[in-house]
Amino acid sequence: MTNRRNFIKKTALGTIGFSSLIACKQDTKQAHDHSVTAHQNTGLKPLIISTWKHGFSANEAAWETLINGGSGIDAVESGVMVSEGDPNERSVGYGGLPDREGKVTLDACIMDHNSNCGSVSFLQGIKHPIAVARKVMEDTPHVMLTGEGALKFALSKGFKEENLLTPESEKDWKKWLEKSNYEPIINIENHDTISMLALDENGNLSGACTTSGAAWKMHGRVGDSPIIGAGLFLDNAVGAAAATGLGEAVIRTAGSAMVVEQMRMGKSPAEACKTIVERIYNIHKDHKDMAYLQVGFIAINKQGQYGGYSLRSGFDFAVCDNTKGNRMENASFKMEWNEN
Ligand code: SD4
Repeated sequence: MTNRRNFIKKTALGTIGFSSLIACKQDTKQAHDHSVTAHQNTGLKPLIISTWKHGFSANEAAWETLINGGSGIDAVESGVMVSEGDPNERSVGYGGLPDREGKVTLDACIMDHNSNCGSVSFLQGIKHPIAVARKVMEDTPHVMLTGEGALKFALSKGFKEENLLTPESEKDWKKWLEKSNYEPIINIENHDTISMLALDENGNLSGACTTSGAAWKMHGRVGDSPIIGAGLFLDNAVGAAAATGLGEAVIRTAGSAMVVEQMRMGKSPAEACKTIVERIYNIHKDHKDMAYLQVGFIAINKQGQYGGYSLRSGFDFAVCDNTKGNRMENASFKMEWNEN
């Protein structure tokens, strides 16, 4: 799988802002030294970071929101909505791969700098679950709504119910049914969950996470992505972290909350992500999930440092700040796919 890391990398040349972004093709081969890359910006705010290649256009939208006076929470919501609405992103929102019964079921959560949070899980028929999660945060006394209740709530707030299963996803599902072999391989070639973290100009943190979850999952399965503390966590005094990968492993370890706790203890974002990935490896090395286990974290701290780390190769993330513009970076990782 190591030869799959070619992608279009866009980078800012010179000045600030998206108008100055130039597209260029680069081979981003990364030394496999098992070390942690020190990702660090100058501490200038704002800063936005999000998972996977589709994080690049999500970052653009989020940045646009910020420069037009939006808050951090507005930014992360508008950012991840780009991936949710894109039928070519097969693991988020509209066009997401369905469960084994052919149903697209969505998980999402959002969190602001005051530790307000909202979440929906097992939501069907709504293209932008992150916007519903925000409404749960702002308009209900609860944090999490699920399934039918979440749908009812969404409809009451004016969201439109629609079919999210695109012909492409339906075709892939029917093909999968022929063998019904469940192997939730999660990596750069199938893009995956979008998690986004933002540090706004006032130094406040926000985060959002949204997914259609593992393709061909059991009907009713909920992953880590809508769970505050697993798929996403922040403490505005310390930092923010978010996950991608096999949700079961992230839930077992309270992944994102633990990354934030490592930063509280003084670790850099990249080191904090690495520590929790190592922990997940140690817990799972003799586990049945190990054969296909991939997890990755992104994190930022209050100082504007950021980082990411994954268990296996192939995890990349998009970063945007005022100094270098929007760009893709590869996360350091513990092992290649053919190692055990
Ligand atoms: C899940 N964590 O539902 C999600 C899937 C994912 O990168 O993030 N894949 O388990």
